[in-house]
Amino acid sequence: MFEKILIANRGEIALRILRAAKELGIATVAVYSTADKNAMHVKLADESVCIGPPQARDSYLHIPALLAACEITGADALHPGYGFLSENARFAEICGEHKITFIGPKPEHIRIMGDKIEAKRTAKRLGIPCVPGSEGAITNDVEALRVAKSIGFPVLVKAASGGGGRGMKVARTAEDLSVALSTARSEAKAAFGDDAVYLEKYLEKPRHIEIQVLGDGGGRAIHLGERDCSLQRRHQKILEESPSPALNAKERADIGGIVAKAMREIQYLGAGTVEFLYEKGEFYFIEMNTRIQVEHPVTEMITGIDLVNEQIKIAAGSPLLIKQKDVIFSGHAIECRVNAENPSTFRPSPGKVTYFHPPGGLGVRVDSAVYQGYTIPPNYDSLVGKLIVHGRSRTEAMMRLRRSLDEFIVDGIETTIPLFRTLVRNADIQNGDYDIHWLERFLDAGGMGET
Ligand code: MV4
Repeated sequence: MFEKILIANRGEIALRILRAAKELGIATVAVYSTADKNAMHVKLADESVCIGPPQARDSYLHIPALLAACEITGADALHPGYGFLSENARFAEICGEHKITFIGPKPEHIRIMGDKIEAKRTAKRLGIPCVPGSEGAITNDVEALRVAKSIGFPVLVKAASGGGGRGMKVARTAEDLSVALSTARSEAKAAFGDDAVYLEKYLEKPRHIEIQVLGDGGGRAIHLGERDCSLQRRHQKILEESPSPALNAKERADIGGIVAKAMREIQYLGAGTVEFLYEKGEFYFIEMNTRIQVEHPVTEMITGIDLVNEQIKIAAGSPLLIKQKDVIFSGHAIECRVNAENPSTFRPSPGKVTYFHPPGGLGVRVDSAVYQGYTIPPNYDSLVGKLIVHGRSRTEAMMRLRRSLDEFIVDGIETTIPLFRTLVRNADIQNGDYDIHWLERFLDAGGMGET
């Protein structure tokens, strides 16, 4: 087992990793930029190293600084968390070259899944259902039109190096297609330095359902159920829940079994999430994330499995001891991502938190690095914390969420708590009756008024 883990991240996920490491008796090293010198993960870590100025490229993304921090502290492993370098295959390789264990998947799997065309090709080969579309990259407009006609309009042009919704253009007619192709290509070139695009049948009103997997790199892999992440705004997840109100036990077991088998075949190592669109009873693979995700706590709350603990043990070479039959789904969990933003305009609202009162009680968890008197810096994402509730049923979880949100006080900055107080009282949300566009329709229709 590792002696010392360097946590190459910040905020609530840095705290989350630190907690798992401490429970395993492993020493922890926090890294921080000058903007994070008062951050909670710095206070709670056994050691801490300032790695640079606030800009991420000069600190949390600065590979030489991270390696130097490992060197001077003697860390033998590094956990990247999510975002930053968590899906940078080259960084994972560099860690290996410096005899530092990267707590994450094999670089080859990070690389494959980072190329959305390669990811889809691999998923198809492994028997995972995919969205109908082009076999690979689209090289010219003639080919694009042929593919579009064979799958039927509307189609979606996607960037191979995209993901998270970046570089996507819908084409509803042949006339739209050439414009969509050239726009997607130029945006992809500008954003990712790669203008390769591919085509898919555009699904109009799907849900976003993702399957959590764990693999030990030696051919054992299990699934830990699904998370429904359909409530999103501009590709930012707002609320996630598990299980999905749209799935029944057979669908869960079927798609989970397909994904777990696929992960066994490629000898996947670590935690991963296979993303699907779900529409009219059908699953369509869109991409795979080779990292721990922000919303992992809802899976932990219904399975009782600590995913970061499992990541660390697997990275240290332990075989996966959890058998699929041992994974029991109990109850229902819902997570709200509370951001330091105006709840109507979503304008960022960093600043000093003058009063912080998180909710508590049975089945209530708050994953946050914020404390009273802490100043949220403007340099990074605006996450104040994640409120996660668990109940024996979805109804109980919703009632617990409503009660917890009414208790949750954060003064000194604006937060999106009022948005969640409204959502938890909305009939569609209470019924679980929403798709990936529901939140934007609700907000565009003035659902939050003009606060
Ligand atoms: C799609 C789609 C509809 N049809 N693919 C958005 C980000 C990336 N995960 C893929 N995304 C989508 N791919 C096809 N063929 C709609 C989206 C999409 C979306 C997906 C999940 C959650 C929220 C979304 C918001 C807008 C579009």
